[in-house]
Amino acid sequence: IVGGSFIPIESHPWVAAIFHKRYGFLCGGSLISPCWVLTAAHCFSDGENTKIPHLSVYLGKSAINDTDADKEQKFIVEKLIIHQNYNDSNYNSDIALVKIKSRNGGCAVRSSTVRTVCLPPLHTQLPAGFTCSIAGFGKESFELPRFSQYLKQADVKLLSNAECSSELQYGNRITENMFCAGSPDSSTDACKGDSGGPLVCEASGRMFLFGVVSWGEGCAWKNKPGVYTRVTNYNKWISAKTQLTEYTEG
Ligand code: 4AZ
Repeated sequence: IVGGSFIPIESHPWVAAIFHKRYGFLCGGSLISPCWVLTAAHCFSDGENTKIPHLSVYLGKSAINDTDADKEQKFIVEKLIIHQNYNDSNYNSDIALVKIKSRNGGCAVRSSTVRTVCLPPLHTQLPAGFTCSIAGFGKESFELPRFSQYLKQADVKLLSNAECSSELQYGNRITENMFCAGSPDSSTDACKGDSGGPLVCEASGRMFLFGVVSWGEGCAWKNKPGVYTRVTNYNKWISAKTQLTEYTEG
């Protein structure tokens, strides 16, 4: 996250940290129900990362390299579902579901550091200019070599797809399954390592997961806002996959 501030996990307790046993921190995610984390498909597009036994998921974590056993919960991956329409060349449908399982076979347990986030109702639209919040362990600037050691949060404003599809911004690279968000002075943005993590917006006193950090040119660059997967286009996919898979394969 570029700009914004360091936060304890308690202020975004749905944030998940996905690790690869060999490569370390991989991506963010959001806990949408006790057994399911929503993240970005492109986190797993490198063939190696798709090897489920090499992945672990942490909830309740405020620092990448510190362990606070009282606050965090660790999981293995029971199932990884990459959206069937995910397109690795333009990042359309950049969305994936991770089914988590603890060593004793359970799922996430609600606490001050671990909580699910609400999914917005089908096709809910917020107006351009609406302020939302992004969170993650991604880089604090494009130039830095490392991820942030500690969890950060930043405010960003939603852009209309018309604005984000202007030639100055991303032209025809923005599909209807994406939306853009940034700050008018380009002081805040997601960056490498924030992928898969949440963009949440407050509506009627609750936080809803509207976006999954997906891509962007650089980080906090002028006229290059962050691009997010439009979660409200995937309500049916999410409910089908998270319910169906309890009983059948695929
Ligand atoms: C990345 O590489 C990445 N500025 C994520 C978000 C953005 C850029 C890059 C948005 O994971």
